[in-house]
Amino acid sequence: MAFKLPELGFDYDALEPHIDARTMEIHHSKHHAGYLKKFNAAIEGTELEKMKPTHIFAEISKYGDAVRNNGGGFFNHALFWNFLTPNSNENLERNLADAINKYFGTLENLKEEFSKAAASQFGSGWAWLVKKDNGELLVTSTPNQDNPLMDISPVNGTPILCLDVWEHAYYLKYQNKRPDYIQAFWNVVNWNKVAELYNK
Ligand code: MN3
Repeated sequence: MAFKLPELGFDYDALEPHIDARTMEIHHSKHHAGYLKKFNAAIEGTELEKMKPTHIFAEISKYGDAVRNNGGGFFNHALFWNFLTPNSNENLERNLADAINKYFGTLENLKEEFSKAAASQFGSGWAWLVKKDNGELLVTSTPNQDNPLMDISPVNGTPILCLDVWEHAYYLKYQNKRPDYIQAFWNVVNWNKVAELYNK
């Protein structure tokens, strides 16, 4: 049973001007599809075919780089698309708002800390808002296609928001200006999805 490329919940041009249509199209139909293809090839005929990616990640140190990089690449992008929407709304659901205020003080503080993690991740990688098992929220970043579900990650927990800071995510529109892309991201965040995952 091979994994499939998830549909976006919106058109490629729906996030303009914050994230451009060409970037979205290439990112989804080439980059994401590429990770998917290589991940399926890496697990074909193995026990991993029947496992959930989250279970594979929990013991990722047992597997090779092809599974780690392409499994992460497949899963992280599928998650990321969920966090994007043309109808972003910062009227946060109550439980999420309370948790953000508890751990960050304000939403603005969370955005600042997350933006800093995204901007300072050296080279390619991801920024994450993570919910720990005890309910604590924290911000972290990972290199390459690693994620906080992987046993090799220095911070473990459930991702409830992420941002791709690979150059392929922003270079066409923003070139070397990663901080501008990060600022634009806040205009298209699907806080309803963040709340849904927080409350799970
Ligand atoms: Mn990407």
